[in-house]
Amino acid sequence: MLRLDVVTIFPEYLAPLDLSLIGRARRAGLVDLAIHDLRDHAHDRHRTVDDAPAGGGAGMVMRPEPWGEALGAVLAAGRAALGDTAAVPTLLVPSPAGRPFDQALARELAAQPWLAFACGRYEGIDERVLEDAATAMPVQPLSLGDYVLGGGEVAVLVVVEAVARLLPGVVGNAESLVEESHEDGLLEYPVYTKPAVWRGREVPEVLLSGHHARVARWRRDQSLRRTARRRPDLLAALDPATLDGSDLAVLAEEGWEVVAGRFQPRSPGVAD
Ligand code: JD8
Repeated sequence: MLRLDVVTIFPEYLAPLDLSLIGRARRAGLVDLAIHDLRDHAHDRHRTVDDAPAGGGAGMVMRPEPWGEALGAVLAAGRAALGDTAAVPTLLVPSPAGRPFDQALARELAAQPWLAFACGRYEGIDERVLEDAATAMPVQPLSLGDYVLGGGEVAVLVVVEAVARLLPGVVGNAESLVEESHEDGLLEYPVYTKPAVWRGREVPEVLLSGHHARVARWRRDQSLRRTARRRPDLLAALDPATLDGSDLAVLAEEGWEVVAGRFQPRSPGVAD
């Protein structure tokens, strides 16, 4: 069982977590999700959660008092749900300045019993909230990538989906076994289904051959070629010692060679 708490000023933004994979996991008792409205912890007439930035500048900053109270409510609610008065969550804070979210971080998070999310808006959350929270629990700022979002809610949707599907029983067994064989640092190969010809375009004949070894080799080649063309950064991170001779031959065709135990693009020759 994974306990999740999310604090946001837009609880409706998290409505997709009622659907599909996560919704099914919740109904199956594999995930326990609670959404907390930050404004329930703002006590002025207008339920204000923001104020002008200290030092001046554009936009507004989230005030610390509602956050302090909301995170206290998260601790109380989670401890009651888990029946553990000493438990603490890992507090995940979406931020463009966070650790890049990737599959390795998703695996780390899927091993935890309790995750809490603090969704900022505006110019972000007063830094003292994170300093104060860090005295009580691990705090992990995380980023979806190098582009600008308006707040943390979309990041929560992404992280919850990536983490929940790693929990035992959330995704069918067959699919998870197939996936493990492709957690090899390469991009996926292209996939096809019926009809065998569509708008004059044929399914590659090898996939209809019934020759399992040839199918596996073709898929491997496609993964390698795609990775070389689209994600040279992934190729440069691969250990060439984990590849076989056919792999190296395909990558040589794509213009990659091994130098000092790493892949690098073949250097252009010097004309004479
Ligand atoms: C949280 C407020 C917007 C942040 C001014 C407009 C993640 N990969 C990512 N890009 N952006 C975010 C993200 C953006 C957020 C908040 C996450 C809270 N904003 C602000 C500071 C500069 N903009 C993100 N994860």
